[in-house]
Amino acid sequence: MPSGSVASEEISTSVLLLNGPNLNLLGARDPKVYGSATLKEVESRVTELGVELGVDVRCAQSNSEGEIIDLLHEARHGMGVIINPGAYGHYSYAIRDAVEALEIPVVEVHISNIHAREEFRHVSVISPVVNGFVSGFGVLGYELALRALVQHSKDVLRP
Ligand code: CA2
Repeated sequence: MPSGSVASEEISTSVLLLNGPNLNLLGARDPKVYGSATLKEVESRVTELGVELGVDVRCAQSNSEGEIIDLLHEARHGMGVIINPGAYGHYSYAIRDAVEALEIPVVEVHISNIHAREEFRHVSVISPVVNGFVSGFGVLGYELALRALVQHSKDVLRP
């Protein structure tokens, strides 16, 4: 195979949609900040969009830092990752290192605009090591992230 080309069987279409701590509570309270959709509804929408775009979306949520890191490691052969790291995004260097170690595109999503909230939320230690960042568009941000990830992957493979 010529250098720089990729055999079609090597191209994965698997995208991990990974939600961090407390996001299992979506729809249960704080609708003014996080909207009224449940996590299950969000996952269904993104999975359906994946079918439309020709990618296989795998969904996971964890409240545990170590489990999030394991899920990131397991995603390394996939097409990409969409991660809402929740509050871990503000301080977890361990999750940042796991994201940085991935050689596939990663998009960070926050439902709320973290820069318009309390000062401790203004920093994301994950942002410097992701390909793109969506924040403040509510749960629509997950769909925007999937569209961006798929288009970005096509652009990278067929410049
Ligand atoms: O805006 C986001 O997506 C956040 O990542 C959400 C995190 C927060 O700590 C980040 O600063 C920004 C919190 C998720 C909590 O989710 C809940 C949802 C509904 C009800 C209660 C909590």
